[in-house]
Amino acid sequence: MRILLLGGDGYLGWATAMYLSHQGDEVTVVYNYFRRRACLELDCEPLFPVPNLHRRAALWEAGSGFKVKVQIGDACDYPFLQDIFRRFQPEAVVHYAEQPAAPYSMMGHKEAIFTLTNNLVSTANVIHAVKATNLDCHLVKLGTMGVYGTPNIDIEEGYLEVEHKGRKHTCLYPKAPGSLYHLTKAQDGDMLYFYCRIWGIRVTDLNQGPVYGIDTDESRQDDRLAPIFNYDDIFGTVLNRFLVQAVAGIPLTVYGQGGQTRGYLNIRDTLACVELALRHPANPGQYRVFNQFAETFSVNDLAKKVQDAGRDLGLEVRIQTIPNPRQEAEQHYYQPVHTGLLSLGLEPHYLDKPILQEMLLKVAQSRERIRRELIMPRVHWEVK
Ligand code: USQ
Repeated sequence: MRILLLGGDGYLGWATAMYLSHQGDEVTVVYNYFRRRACLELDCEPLFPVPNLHRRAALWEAGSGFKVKVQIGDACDYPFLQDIFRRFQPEAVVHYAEQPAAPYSMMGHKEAIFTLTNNLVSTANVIHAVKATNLDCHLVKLGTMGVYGTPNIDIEEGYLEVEHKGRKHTCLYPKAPGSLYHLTKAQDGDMLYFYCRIWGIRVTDLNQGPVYGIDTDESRQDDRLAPIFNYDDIFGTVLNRFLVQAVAGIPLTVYGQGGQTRGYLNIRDTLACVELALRHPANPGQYRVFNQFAETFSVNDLAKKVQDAGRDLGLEVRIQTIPNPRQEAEQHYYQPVHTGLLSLGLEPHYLDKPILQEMLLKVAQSRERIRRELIMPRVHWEVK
């Protein structure tokens, strides 16, 4: 399949590009270096050094024989994007080119406007490029479980059947995102649903939970192919952060009561889910939503698991409750349905002790690169 992957250098983007090219797909990646620039500006480089995207593609090709074509540019630049669509004629496009960090989106006006503009304009551009070149091109967009918030009822996959005053209707599941970043994912979903109805485009929205993991089968060939792995307070996600904290002897930073429950998945499962979505495309006019995660944990559950896995490796892992910099429910009901991808054949990895210990050992190899000052949260949601 000819696949255009937007956001091809990020934590998931590069891993997905290698994985799909390994499956025999023809992959072109597009990247604007946002994440790397933001890390430079905020002085929060990833744990492992990562060569630039052209170098990564060359290393991958030299080691594996599989090619990933690289185009440097911005999905918000419509003439650039349209030109790539015209030249490459993708049968599917994977849209990862959104600003992915909740704390970044809540830093201030500049970051808020960037997140809004980047995430919504890139999505609008992709939709228009699909219409202009090939309406049949399947658009797979990375969404987030965070669009639903934490409602006191079960979370369905995208839609909710409602009975109201004796009549029934199926509508998009109500959204209550907890950061501006998450809000943009709710808004882009609405936009995609709109164009599915109006122009008949075919879309899969993958509402993903927080991802953990350090490497994939493909990146294991060469450490320089590893995903960009952030552990700082802005771009690091909770379990990846806890692994680094455990190795550095920093007490695990549980925000608030730690009852915040989310659906987690291994980075390998992200790749499998995206592939399943691509191989089983949505129908023309269909806005299809999958909830993409393997299992749910509270922050306290994760901290205890890391503590337990670390103990056997001789790490004394302490857990610390710190004031929550975010505004979110710290004790809540959480029961999301996630049967769609399982029914397509997903066989998830589960977070067990061997997986945690393998990740801890890998982090420990770069122990001297850990910067303790990147751990404590700097971005607060509330108005002070
Ligand atoms: N948390 C802590 N301690 C930490 C870091 C986070 O207790 O040191 C808590 C947060 O308050 C939150 C939970 O852990 O309740 C998850 O936080 P996170 O930073 O791992 O994830 P989040 O900001 O929600 O965003 C991440 C990705 C985002 C993706 C989302 C899926 O950055 O791109 O969409 O996970 S979800 O969380 O389901 O919305």
